[in-house]
Amino acid sequence: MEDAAKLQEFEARIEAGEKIEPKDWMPEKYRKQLIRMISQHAHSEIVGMLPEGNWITRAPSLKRKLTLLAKVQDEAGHGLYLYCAAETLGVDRQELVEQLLEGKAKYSSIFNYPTLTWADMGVIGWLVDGAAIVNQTMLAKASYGPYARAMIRICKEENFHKRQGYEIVATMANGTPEQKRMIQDAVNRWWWPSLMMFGPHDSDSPNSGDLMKWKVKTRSNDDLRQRFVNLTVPQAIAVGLTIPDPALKYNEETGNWEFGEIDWEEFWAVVSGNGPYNRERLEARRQAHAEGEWVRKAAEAYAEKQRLRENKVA
Ligand code: FAQ
Repeated sequence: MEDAAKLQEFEARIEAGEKIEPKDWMPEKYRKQLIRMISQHAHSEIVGMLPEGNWITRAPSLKRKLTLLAKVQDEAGHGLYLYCAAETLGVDRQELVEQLLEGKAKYSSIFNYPTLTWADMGVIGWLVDGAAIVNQTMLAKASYGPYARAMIRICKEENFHKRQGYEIVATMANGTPEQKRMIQDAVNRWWWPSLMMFGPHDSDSPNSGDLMKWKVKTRSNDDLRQRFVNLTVPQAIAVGLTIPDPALKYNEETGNWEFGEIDWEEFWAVVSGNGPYNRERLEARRQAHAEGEWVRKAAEAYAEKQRLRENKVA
């Protein structure tokens, strides 16, 4: 009875557009949904460093190297904010990291594809960060305060990522025939996986009901995917690139770019661990975690020393 009253009050606050903060009462299902979504998002940022990190040593100039290095470091920062946001819900970060390393946690399907050429750095910034911005601009208005606030800074940085990516794309698209071929090839490989980032169709999305009712998500997977396509197709046209979808056509009445069907079999294969690079990505994370053990031990020893010192002073 008491919970029913609390739930009513909670839902009224959400309806009124108030933010829910860590110490506020919340239904267990809301807490669980947020932990699921924020932790998957944090893992995505961390695993998402790998495809681009692969090209830092092979960037074609010092300027490109510095920019890529800064971008990859930003993604690490995003992962850390998001683990902090998840921790405000009473979950332990170590536990979340273990779930990732054991292959039990999901992260965005997009990062299970290989980066074959330098052109992929441009296309990831343009399409992958572009898709992330469309999704995360919505999440900056999410009902949970710590998640919404983390999104504001993350979106600012993702905007810079997208611009640097599109600048690489435009440069190559206006470059030599070989550069133009490389950039078109990268678009051909990343277009469909980028559309998959928005998740299954609304009718196949089991979590959307709760998330939309409680205003964690305020727009649906299909709605955001359409918004991304509408924003991106004119950008492709502007630099003379082709979107690899024969069904793509502009609908004058709705103002939408209509597009073909995603290969959902491929999507679910990647999500369930059988994408082209799932194994490599997890292996790289496990190795990085093992190699970072001395840093964690040093940080723990330092914290212990500080505790002892403070106790002595007290
Ligand atoms: N990949 O019921 P729904 C970035 C899962 S950050 C893998 O529709 P929901 C920055 C889903 O988890 C990119 N799994 O789920 C960057 C669920 O499984 P579960 C990450 C996916 O939550 C750029 C099941 O399918 N962004 O790119 C995917 O309502 C460059 C059913 O799906 C976020 O995480 C997928 N694509 O909607 C970094 C944003 N789609 O848990 C480095 C926050 C669905 O029930 C370089 N997350 N699944 O077992 C979200 O907005 C939502 O969670 C969605 C999915 C939209 C991803």
